Amino acid sequence: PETTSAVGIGGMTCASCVARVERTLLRIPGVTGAVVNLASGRAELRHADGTVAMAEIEETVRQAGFELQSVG
Ligand code: 9UX
Repeated sequence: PETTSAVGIGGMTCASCVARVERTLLRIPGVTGAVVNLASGRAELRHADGTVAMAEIEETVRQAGFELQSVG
């Protein structure tokens, strides 16, 4: 089954950042959905249970030029 995880993304300042972060997250193997909100800095990730390591998400977000702020 799939699960949704919420993470905080820091450093987004315009709408194009949102698109960049969404595309970045969707390239992570196992991630099937990504919805990012600019105002809240919140990203909802859809992924198969147990297939996505938060460390990989953090590294990928960082490489794209943003910061992972929290995981919940
Ligand atoms: Mo907007 Mo974001 O001009 O990385 S794309 S600041």
